[in-house]
Amino acid sequence: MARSPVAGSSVQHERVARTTRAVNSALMTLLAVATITGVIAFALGTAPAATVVVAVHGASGLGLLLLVPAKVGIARRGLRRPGRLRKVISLALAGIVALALAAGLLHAVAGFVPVAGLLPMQAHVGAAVLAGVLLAVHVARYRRWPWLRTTDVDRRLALRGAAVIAGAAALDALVAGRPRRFTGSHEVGSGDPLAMPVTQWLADPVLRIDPAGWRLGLPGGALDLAALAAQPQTVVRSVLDCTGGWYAEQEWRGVRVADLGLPRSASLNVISATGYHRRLPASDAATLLLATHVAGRPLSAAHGGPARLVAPGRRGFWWVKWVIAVEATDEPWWWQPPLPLQ
Ligand SMILES: Nc1nc2c(c(=O)[nH]1)N[C@H]1C(S)=C(S)[C@@H](COP(=O)(O)O)O[C@H]1N2
Ligand SMILES: [Mo]
Repeated sequence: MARSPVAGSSVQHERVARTTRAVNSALMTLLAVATITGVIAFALGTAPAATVVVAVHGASGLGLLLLVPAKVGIARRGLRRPGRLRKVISLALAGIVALALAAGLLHAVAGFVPVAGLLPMQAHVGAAVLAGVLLAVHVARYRRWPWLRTTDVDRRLALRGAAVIAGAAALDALVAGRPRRFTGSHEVGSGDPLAMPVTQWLADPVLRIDPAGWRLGLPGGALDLAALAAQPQTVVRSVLDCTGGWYAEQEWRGVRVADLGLPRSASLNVISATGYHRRLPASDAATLLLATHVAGRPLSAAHGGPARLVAPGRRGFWWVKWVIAVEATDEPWWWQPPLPLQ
């Protein structure tokens, strides 16, 4: 029996609805995976796990690219429906996701290339945060987000999903670009502190502290620079790996935090003259260095002189510059925002 035109168009309609659910759910999943792995990659400073996280992060971003043709069809239909604000939000979301992807790709392929004072990684993270906000607004118009239903899944869809995952992984391997550290960072200025970038987390200025007036506040009293220099000196080679996407290995010299005579405590709060601070486990004291020198010369103001923290194995944001005090505290080290807020 021939199908009536009405039944035919409803079959067609259901097929479109199913594809829409599948593509939107895939996009949503990829965005969630990209966000989670992006945050983890920022927090990790330790080897093998980071490699996987960075690879999955890259592949999830590139998977978004592979789904662009499918999403364009869906978006065309969506844009034909009324609602001006909705259109503006949809297009802004598309633009900002494109910017995040482009900046992420630029970071991976071209490396450490500041554009108008902005690092690709800063543009990438800024765009990603904004995209998250716009996506929430974009989704808020649904009473229930139309997730893929179990009944939608057939062999064809499963094969397509597998193809997207395989394609994204292959693209990620292609895009690997210049050799990078397991965190995804590019090498800049190793062994040459003058060539090493100067970075602050968010808004800190570079402080110029007069070494003669500098004091280090400790639970047992204050040390001046001469008193610090009189302590046993330790030299460590360690990699400063900034979440901005660069790293440098240097030879740092200073006093081990374990040699500062601190009382037993759960955590150490390392405080900068700017107010910036990070709390670290007291059990790290043996590997933490309060550095006054790099590559055999006193630290420059830009790199945190007279004294900065060297935190081997941790991302750059732990390496507090312009340290003026170390507090021994009872709070657990994780009793702080996971990433600095200043
Ligand atoms: N006081 C202070 N210390 C800081 C920061 C900051 O913003 N304020 N930024 C951190 C970050 S994010 C990094 S990557 C390193 C950069 O060190 P550098 O400028 O010597 O390369 O300093 C860390 N120490
Ligand atoms: Mo950083």
